[in-house]
This record gives sequence, structure tokens and C-alpha cells, in this order.
Amino acid sequence: MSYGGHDPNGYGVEDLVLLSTIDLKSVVQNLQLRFQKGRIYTYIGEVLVAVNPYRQLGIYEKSTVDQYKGREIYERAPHVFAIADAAYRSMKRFGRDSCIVISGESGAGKTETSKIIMKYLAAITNVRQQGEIERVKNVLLRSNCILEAFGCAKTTRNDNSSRFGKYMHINFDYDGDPVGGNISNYLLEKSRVVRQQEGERNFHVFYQLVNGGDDGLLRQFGLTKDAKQYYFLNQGQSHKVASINDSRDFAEVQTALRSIHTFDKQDVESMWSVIAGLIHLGNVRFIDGENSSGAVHIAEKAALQNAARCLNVTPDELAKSLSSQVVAAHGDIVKKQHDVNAAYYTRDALAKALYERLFSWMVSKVNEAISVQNSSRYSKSHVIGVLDIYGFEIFGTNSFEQLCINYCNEKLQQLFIELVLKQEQEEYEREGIKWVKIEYFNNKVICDLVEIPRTGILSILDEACASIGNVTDKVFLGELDKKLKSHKHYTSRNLKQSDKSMGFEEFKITHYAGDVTYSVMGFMDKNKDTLFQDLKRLLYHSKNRLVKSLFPDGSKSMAEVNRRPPTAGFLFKNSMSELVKQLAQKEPHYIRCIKPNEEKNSNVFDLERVEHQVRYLGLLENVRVRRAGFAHRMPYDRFVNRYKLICASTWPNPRRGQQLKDSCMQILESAGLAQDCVQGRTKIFIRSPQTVFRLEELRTEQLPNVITFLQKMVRGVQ
Ligand code: AD9
Ligand code: MG
Repeated sequence: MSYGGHDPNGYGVEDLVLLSTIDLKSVVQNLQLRFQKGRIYTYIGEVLVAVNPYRQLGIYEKSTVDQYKGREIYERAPHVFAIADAAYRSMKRFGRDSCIVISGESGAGKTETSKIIMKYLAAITNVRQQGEIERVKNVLLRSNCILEAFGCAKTTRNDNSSRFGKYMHINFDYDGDPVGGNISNYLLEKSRVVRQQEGERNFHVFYQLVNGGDDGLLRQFGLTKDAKQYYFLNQGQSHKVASINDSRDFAEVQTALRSIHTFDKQDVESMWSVIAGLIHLGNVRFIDGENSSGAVHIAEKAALQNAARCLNVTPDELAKSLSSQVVAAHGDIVKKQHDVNAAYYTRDALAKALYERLFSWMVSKVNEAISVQNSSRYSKSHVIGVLDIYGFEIFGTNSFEQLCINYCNEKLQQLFIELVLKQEQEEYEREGIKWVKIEYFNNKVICDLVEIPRTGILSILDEACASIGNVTDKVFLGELDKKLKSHKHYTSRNLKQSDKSMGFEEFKITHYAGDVTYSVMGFMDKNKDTLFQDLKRLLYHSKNRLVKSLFPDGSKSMAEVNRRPPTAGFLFKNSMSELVKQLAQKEPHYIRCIKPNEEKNSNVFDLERVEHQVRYLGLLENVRVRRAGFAHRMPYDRFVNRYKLICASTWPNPRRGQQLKDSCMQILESAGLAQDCVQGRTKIFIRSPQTVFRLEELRTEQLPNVITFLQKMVRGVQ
């Protein structure tokens, strides 16, 4: 057994609970030592801490899978496989739905970890090689590269940064084989389609088409292989990324699309056509018209024509929709000509909406392919959920998207606190167990700052968006200042003139993971997220079946649409609360990813950066709570049922009238393990994991006797 406080190999302790001194320095040093020795995984009880190695370690092979399969966590060195196996076993053994929540900042390794988990679950299931299950597994694995192509992009922090949140659940049948699943996606950062900061790229899929599409395909779409020519692809001046091979990835996506039966040939062709259309759309430019009406002209006729061709609309209609808008005013329908700014705004709104809807369609197609077949055999199947969401991030300029992303991370941290820290302490109190209270920072106050009705930032934003009259982003900022001026985690330049780190259009939130300054410019627009009805109508009338299907709301005429759609902030807040509810119903397993340095370097362990992450992830509190507490607990009835077979006086049934608590102690005493356990009101609390491990061992030893016993019983009945 590898669990132990000593450190014979000089690899550091495998569980931070076993450190002789619990402080920030020892925790970080232990992680550093392990990182340097290629041991990137360390436990805090059953929470896994994973440091991104930034290199291939060769620790995910079949031989390693075999070592972890069916093993208790503490039987082997810390590994992500052990967590995946624990989730799997708990589902199979106790029929509990479980989830694996992976958190950490951008570039810390969440997406890689989630892929490793999926591969592990695929590797240990379907030993009987059933065709349908093999198909489901295949789609689950293959869908990854499609979703990454459409939902990931190079940012300054990560070459493959997830720009959407992903919660994937997998359904397992009674035999523990995957029979289907579902992917929920959260708030795609669609503004990236039209705007990228220095050193960043658009979503991978655009470069894949340009670099990987064969000549025939590119000719068909009027594209060249030169990404630099396209405004939507080269704003960040970094269309080539050393770690990415776009043309190889294109081929992989094509293969994946072909292997998922819900995408037919026409779907795939239409999809590439939309991507090409978006690339051309970015090159459509506008100039002021000569006449006094102020109407714009389109400068790049070729780009317009190509875009129209790829989207299967007429160039005239596209030009009209980009340069003017039909509005309802006092019951009349009037046409309003755009100026240059409004035309660019319209072009970008069209591109963003089209891409966002295309992305949702991709996800729904994948979901169709993995949906659980409607069979009673599967109707009560169990679920493992894997959450891989965008990490906490701070950029040069932070906008509405960063607020949503960081708020999402606050919610996950809150869930961690609720489930791991708070509930643990509350349970000890409830069960009457002696206990030293540990202080920790509860970030609920920051979640509230963003989400509570009326005085939360999203509510104030919604109110500003619903106001009539000239309410600008700066007016919105004024409202924030007015309502939040005494909030401890909020400030702005207007409230704190001396803080020159902020501009006058900015506000700052002290997040659990650090201070982030947000620019309010564009907040209202992004929150309203309106798309002119003309544009919807244009795309609804496209001859491309896919494009048409993405805009069913375009069938309505101008006169029919007057209801204000829900705002982006409102929808995001609701989806977060739904997600947290989902996760809270499952048995959680946590993986806390840590980024060792900013340079993506496999040899650098930046003590300060890691210390910061250890601090804000609350790992130290986690260690303290865990150390002061108990590794395992189990309600008495479940304990007795599971382990009664290892004690002669409780097998096959405890003495009549005996209290469950007493039977439980009888079992523990007979195994010589009672000194490691404390009796709570309804549960038995077990201090060290070795005790559980020993109980499991004894149980496994006894199983053959149980079978003989049952056989005898059956024979007796016959
Ligand atoms: V973000 O919030 O989506 O921007 P993630 O998902 O946390 O971020 P990601 O998994 O994409 O980070 O990891 C970043 C890079 O680190 C990967 O592209 C790999 O190059 C590298 N990485 C991460 N984990 C591992 C690993 N277990 N082994 C090898 C890894 N390399
Ligand atoms: Mg990611």
C-alpha cells in the first residue's frame, strides 16, 4: 500500500494531510518536489490536486489503467485514474450518481484531465465488446475533437483554451457499461468570432478549414490558404501556433464527423459552408455613402458575394440587411439606413449569432448520437457527470464574458465550500462528534454581489438594459457605484479616485482568486444580445437547409415580434443555478488543477504563482478540515449490511433486537479496527482510509464463503 506519512522515496507525501506541518510553505514545497519528480498528482483525502506537467509523462497507458481498475483510492499512488475509478465504483457499488468537478485557472489542465477521465472510463467498460456500447463510447470520445474545434481557441493564457463550459454526463446500465450521455454547453464566448486580442486567435475550426481544406473545397468556398487575408482570423497577429497542427486537426474533425451517424454528408458540407461564409463576412467593409442620407456602401463586393454564396442568400438581400434595418415605430414599419458604425455592428451581430447557433446545433447533433435509447433496461441507469468549464481568467481587458466566466468559477468554489468544507463541519456538529472549528473564507458574498436580485451586478445591468432613453454603459456604471459603493468586494475609479489601476469606465471585483478590473464598455450590448429581425429573416430564407434551420424565429414578420427576449446575463445566471443544482444532487469528486508557471514550461515551478493558487483554491483549509476530521463515514444500516459478513456474530444477521450501532461496533471490534472509529448519532465515523481499506479486504476474503452459504441455502429450499 502506498499510503503513508513517511517519504521513503523522496517524492514528498502522497496526501497533504500527512504533512508534519500544515502551512502554505510546506504544501507548496511538497507539490514542487513531486512536480520535479514527475509526480503531478497529490491527494487531500479524496480530493485530487493535479499540477500541469506541460509534457507527456507516459502515465496514462493501458498498464496503468490495469493498476487502477477496481482499486480503492489508497491502494495506489495518487492518480486521476483513481478518482475516475472511485466515481465509477461508487456508482456501480452503491448505485449513486456521481460527478467529477474539475476546477482551476485557465491553462491549469482541466480539459486534458476531463479527456483522461473519459478515456479511462472507456477503457474499463464493455469487456464483452457489445456493438452498441462500443458505438456510444466511440461517439463520446470522438465528439471531443469536434467540440474543441468549435469551442476552443488560443488565448494568451492557453493555446487550447475552452471558450465554453461543458458538462457531460454519461449514463451507465446495470452492468456498468456506458449506454449514452448528454452534453450541456454554457455560454460560448461568441464575441471571439469577430474580435480577438493581441496574441489570440479565433476558434480553431476557422484555421482548420483554411489550412486543412483541400484545394477543391477551398475553391468551392472562394477561400485561399492564407489566414492573414481574413480580418476575422488575423486580428491577434498569431494565426500560426507552434503547438497546433491545424491541417491534421481538420482531418481528425472530418473523420469524427463521418463516424457520428447523426451528421449526414449534406450537414457536414453545409457546416463548412457556414464557416467559410463567416470568414468572408469578416472581410465585408463599409464606407460612407456620397449622398446626404448617410447610408453606407459596401466596399468589398467580392467578400459580400462570397459570403452570400456560402450562406446561400442573395448578395442583394445580404447587402440590404447589413446596411439598413426595418423597425416598428408607432405601429408603422419603417426602413432605417445604417451609418458605417451601425453597419459594422450589424455585420458582427450576424456573425456572432450565426456561429453561436451553429455551435449549439453541433452539440445537439452529438447529443442525438449519444442519447440513451428508450429501453426499460436503461430507464434507471446511473450517471457520472464530468464538468470542464472555463477557468478563472484575467486579461488585459476584461469584459462581460470574463465577468460571467469568473462568476461561474465563484459558483463552483462556493459549491466546493458547501460540499467539502461547510457540510463536513456541520455534519460533525449534527452527529455530536467532537470537533475543532476551522476558519475559511466563504465566497458566498461575491456570488451574491453578482447574482442577488435588485442589488446584484447582473440585476442592475438588466435594469439598465430595460430602461427607455439614452442609458449608456457609463450610466450603468454610475448605477453600480450608487448601489454597491459600500460593498467590500466592489470598487471603481469614481469611488476610489486614488486607484489609478482603473480607468473611469472600469470597476473592480475582489474575486476569491484575485482582483479583476472590468471595462463596462459593451456590457449592455452583450447583455441585451439582440439580433435584428431582418437578419433572422434573411437567414431563415437561406437556401442552405442548415442555415435556415438555425433561425426558425426568422419566420416571424417585424410586426409579430415585440417581446423583449431574456438577457444573456439572466440566462447565464439561471444556467449556473441549474448546473449547481445538478451537481449538488450527485456524489462529488473534486480535482483541483494547478498551473505551475505562465510560460507553459515543463521545468518551471513558480513558487509565488502556485502559492497564490493554493491559497485561493482553499487547499490549506481543505487539508486542515480533513486532518481534523474523518476520512469516511457511513450510516449504520449501510455499514452493517455491507460488512456483517466479516463477523461471526453478525452473519448472516445480527442478533434480533440488537441496535444497529451495537452491531456496527461488534463488527469493528472483531476486526480490531474499533479504535479508529467514533460513533455519531446516525453514522459511524472512520478516521483513516486504511481502516476502510482493511474492511473491504476482509469483505472480499469472505465473499466465497457467502456464495457457498447461499448455494447451500438454495439447495436446502430445493
Ligand atoms: V482553460 O480554462 O480551458 O483556458 P484548461 O482546460 O484548464 O484551461 P488545458 O487542459 O487546456 O487547460 O491544459 C493546457 C495545456 O497544458 C494542454 O494543452 C497541455 O499542453 C498541457 N497539459 C495539461 N494537462 C496535462 C497533462 N496531464 N499531461 C500533459 C498537460 N500535458
Ligand atoms: Mg479547458
